[in-house]
Amino acid sequence: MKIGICCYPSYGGSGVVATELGIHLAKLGHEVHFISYDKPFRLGGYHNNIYFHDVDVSSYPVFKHPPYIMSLANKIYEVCKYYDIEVLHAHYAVPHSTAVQLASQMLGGKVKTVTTFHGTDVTIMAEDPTLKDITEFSANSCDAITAVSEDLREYANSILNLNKPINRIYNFIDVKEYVRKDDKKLREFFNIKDGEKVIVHTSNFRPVKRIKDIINIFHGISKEIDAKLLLIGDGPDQKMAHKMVTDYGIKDKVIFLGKQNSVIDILSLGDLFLLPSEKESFGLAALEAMACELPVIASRVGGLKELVEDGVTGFLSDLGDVDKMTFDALHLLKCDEKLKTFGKNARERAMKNFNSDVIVRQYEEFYRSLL
Ligand code: GMT
Repeated sequence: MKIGICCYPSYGGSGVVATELGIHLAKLGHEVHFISYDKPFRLGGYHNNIYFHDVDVSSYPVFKHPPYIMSLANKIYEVCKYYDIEVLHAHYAVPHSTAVQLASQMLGGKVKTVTTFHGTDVTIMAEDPTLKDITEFSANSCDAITAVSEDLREYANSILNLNKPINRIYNFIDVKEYVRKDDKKLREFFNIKDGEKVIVHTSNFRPVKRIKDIINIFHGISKEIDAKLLLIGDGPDQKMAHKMVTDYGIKDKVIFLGKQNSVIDILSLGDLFLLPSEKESFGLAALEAMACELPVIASRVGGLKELVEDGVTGFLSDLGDVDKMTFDALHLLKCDEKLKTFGKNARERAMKNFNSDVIVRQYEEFYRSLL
């Protein structure tokens, strides 16, 4: 098949899923065309069967806001026409679903269109009165809609008036690539002592991730055991995190790593992963950690209920229940045997339920059914 993928190229779950999907589809022999304002960061170097098409946006002084969606639709149209694209897949509804629809209309409906809801495009953006109707219209104009968890599927159906069923296709992980490594040099580099436990968190440091809870949980942990916190990512709440860490006097125990292209090496240093988010349609970051044998301490929200098996691959708590999350974390961190068992369970669950070999085939079958 010839597949066009429209996604965000920057750090963030939807862009990662779109890129990994494209890479895996290309390996299965499909011709994949990414269309975005930058090369998706996870794409890296050259891949057979993969093409990238850059969207240029006009910056004429009369515009207060550059007309990105028009330039995007125009580029999608050009790519589809030139390469005879058969399926166009919009990842994250705003604005990709709308751009894909515009291009499809320009092409006279010759291409099949899919929108994948990833999370905040529905749970935050579609609640915004300035975007709700257009999100609904664009999704309804597509040939098919998917969502990355059962919870998101139900939520989208509850707030949007959709004219077709939503297919649930989970986020996935390449379990052959995401394998725990033993890197003594990296442990030395971070000055991790024998017996010291390592807690990891990855996110875009937005309020929805509840960075405050992360620091408070770690503060509680560090009062009882020797531990370090590795924070991967960057975003608006990093400043607040710096302040909290300074005020608590735990600067030497918290390492801010910023944005990282590959997280496997860092996750491999970890004993436990924290994700106390307010909303999380799936929790790809937690799945990456699970594949690297890290149990997950998370809030019982959204798709995290489908990802984390409470008491088996980690622990779930009510949103904001920092005390219970700290208790659960210490419960695991104080018992190496339990920590190891939960870690193994986490990897097993990632392999069994969210393996790229299975989920990518689900997308492939889904495209075929449309054609
Ligand atoms: O808001 C974010 O965390 C980024 C967002 C994205 O689209 O880049 O992530 C969402 O999509 C991921 C991939 O499907 C999901 O695994 C994340 O759970 C989801 N984030 C939220 O729902 C908050």
